[in-house]
Parts: sequence; structure tokens; C-alpha cells
Amino acid sequence: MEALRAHQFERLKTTIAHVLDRVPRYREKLTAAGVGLDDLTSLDDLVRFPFTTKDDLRACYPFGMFAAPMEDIVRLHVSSGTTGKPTVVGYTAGDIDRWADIMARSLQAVGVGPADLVHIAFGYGLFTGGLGWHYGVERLGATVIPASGGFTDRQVDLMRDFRPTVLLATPSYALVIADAFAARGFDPADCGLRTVICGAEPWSEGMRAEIEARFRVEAYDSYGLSEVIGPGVAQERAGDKGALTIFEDHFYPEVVDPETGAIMPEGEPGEAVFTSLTKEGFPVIRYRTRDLTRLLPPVDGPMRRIARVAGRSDDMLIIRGVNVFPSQIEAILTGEPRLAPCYLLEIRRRGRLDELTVKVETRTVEAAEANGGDIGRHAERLIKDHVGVGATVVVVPPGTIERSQGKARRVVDLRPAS
Ligand code: DLL
Repeated sequence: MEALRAHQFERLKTTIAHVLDRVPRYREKLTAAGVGLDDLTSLDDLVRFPFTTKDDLRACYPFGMFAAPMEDIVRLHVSSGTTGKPTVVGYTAGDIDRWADIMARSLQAVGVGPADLVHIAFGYGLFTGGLGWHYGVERLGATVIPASGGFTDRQVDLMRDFRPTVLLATPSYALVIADAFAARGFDPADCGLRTVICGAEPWSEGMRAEIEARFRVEAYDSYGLSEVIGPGVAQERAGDKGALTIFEDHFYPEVVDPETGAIMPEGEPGEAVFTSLTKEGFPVIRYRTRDLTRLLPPVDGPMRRIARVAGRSDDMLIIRGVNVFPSQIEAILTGEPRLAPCYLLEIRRRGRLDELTVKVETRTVEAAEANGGDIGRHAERLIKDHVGVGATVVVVPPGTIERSQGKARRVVDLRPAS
């Protein structure tokens, strides 16, 4: 632990010096906050430094936050948010090299090795998921099938013919693939997979249980975001499901109160904030992720962990004054065996009142026809009791709700902007 802290401190000083030297926005912000390199005498001093937010990145769109000259940037990725301009991130050759190491380490953490055949169904392209993992698989010396997202029937053919041992996908798309097997009369559990790694969107333990049962695999969570690097910020390890080990030698974590920015004690919920420690192209200092989690102690080795990310502070819906996270509703729906984890929350305003409609699919057409109403009323009661908000649950037959090849869309908010 001591050695890691000393290492982090050295890397932090180098990173701060680097951004002060290269990025006018950081220079201005640090000057305005009255802090400089001399104020950094230990890791604890980091709290005195200002946060970096998506607004900073937007103001410097597209390349203004890069800390390396364009001739040293070898790759761009773009993350499209829900509003405004996308975020552009840049990597030097050294960044790509370290990222590949981190991704190889993520794969090793769940027992993947050189003999494995890894089917990547994360999208390739501007999204960091596909290429980020791709380099990691190659670095590990395993075999990569760069399937990317989409063409789901072809995914099924490839998986039946090549028999990959590992699948990487968003959790919602992993289930779309399982459904595509079933639609053609095949059992996804027969395709030889051993491990599934999912990430890029929140997913409940119910969804994990479903992925594990249908493919007959162990499924692990992986967390990351483009601004910090892409995938590879934190990874669940074999034998430690429920928390993700942060690759703390590259990313220094803090959890803060989303309202006040004050540091939360270990174990208390708040917003994850990361400072990159080794990035050259696009370093970030105290980047506000908006992702809600808790900082947890290490179990094996010096690196701390985070709890699984259940949602984002900006995903939180306020419905009739009640704070509602889509993940709370998902946990209720996945607890009902006749319902599939395919759902959509629609919020409308009628008069002055918000109305929440939860559309959810049954697993079978028969279930929807036979007693869809009963299942719906039961789910409505559970939502009222556990989430505290009235909802109308509309049970629909399998295949009704639009599928995504990447991150699933779970919420349609039709209320007028206030
Ligand atoms: O989603 C990077 C990634 C790719 C992670 C593949 C894991 C696997 P962005 O597109 O920039 O990057 O989206 C980042 O997605 O701030 C979270 O809100 C959400 N997110 C990512 N991983 C998880 C996860 C990639 N495991 C945003 N659980 C983040 C919950 C996640 N939310």
C-alpha cells in the first residue's frame, strides 16, 4: 500500500506539471484556485485542486485539452453524450501501449489467457469499447474475433462455428445475442463460452444471473469511460464479484458528494472522480464522472475497489418529487421470472403530474397473453413499495421493445423541459 501511494504521488506530480505546462485551461483553472505544483506535498493535497467537468471539455472542443502536440497523437476516440457536443479524447503511442497492458490485466483478472478465443461484440470505431479491448486481447496473446456490434445473426454463426471461450459485449447486447440463438432454435449454452465480460452501461445482478444461466458462464463487470481512458478503469476479478478493482497505478480515485464536492468517507455512496496518473495525450485532473458508486477497501493486493455503478447522477429521474434510478426498477423486474430484462421507462406529464409507464416484455408470448395483467399489477405494487412512486406497468410480448447493438436506451422522458 505504501509503495503504491508513493508511486501514485510521483506520477501525480508529473501529471500536474505536464498539464500546467501544456494545457492553458488547466493553467487558468489552477491559477484561479490559487494552487500550483508547490502545493502538492502529498496525495492528500489533491483535494485542493479544482475538479474538471464535461463543461471544461466542451469549452475546449475539439482538441483544446490535449497535452501533447498533434504529431504525437496517434488515435482519437469520441464519446457522444446525450446533449451538446461530443467529447474528443486523444492518445499518444505511449498511451495506447499502457492501455493495452491495462486491458490485458483486466482479462487476466477473470482468468483469460493466451489459449482463449475472445469474441468482441463491443462496437469498433469512435466508441472506445471495441478497439480498447482488442489491443488488450492481442497484448495477452489470446486470439481476437473482432466482430464489433450488430449483424446479430452473423454473431450467432461465428460463435457456433468458432466456439469462442470469452464474449465481450454490453450486457443488453449479450442478451440480444442469446435471444438470437434461441430464435434459431439453438441453445446459447452450447456454444462453448466460459466467460462473459460486460460493461459500458449499468446492469443489475438479475441481468447477470440471466446472462450466466443462458450462456452457462461466469459474467463479470468492467467499468470505464472515454474521458479517463475508455474501458479498463476498474474490473471485477474472479472470486470477487460485486466490486471492481481500480487500476490505481494509472487512475487515482476519489468519491465525492455530488452536491457539495466534499470527499465521502470510504464505503459511503457518492460520485466517482478520477485523476489520470500516466496519460500523456489527454490527462485528466479530478474528472467528475457523474457515476454513482462507493469506494471500497482492497481485498487482495494494494488497490482499492469501487462498488458496481448502479447509475449516474444525471440518470436520476425525479418523478413526482421522488428520486428514481432506472436500476431500481430493473432490479424489481428481473426478480419476476416471467419477465425478461427488456424494458423501457416512459415519463409523461399530464396536467401538473408526472406519469411513469414501465413497458416490459414477458419471456414467452403465452405469459403475455395468459396473465400479463397480473404480472403487471404485481410489479406495480413492488415499484410503489420499494421505489415509492406510482407506475403503470404495461406487459408486452417478447421482441416488442427496440433492441440496441450497444448501450441500451432505458428511458424516454417526454416531459416538457422546465
Ligand atoms: O462505455 C467504456 C467502456 C467500454 C467500459 C466497454 C466498459 C466496457 P463511454 O462510452 O465514455 O465509455 O461511457 C462511459 O458508461 O461514465 C458510465 O456511466 C457508463 N458505464 C461504463 N461502464 C459501466 C459499468 C465506455 N460497468 C459511461 N457499469 C460511464 C455501469 C458503466 N455503467
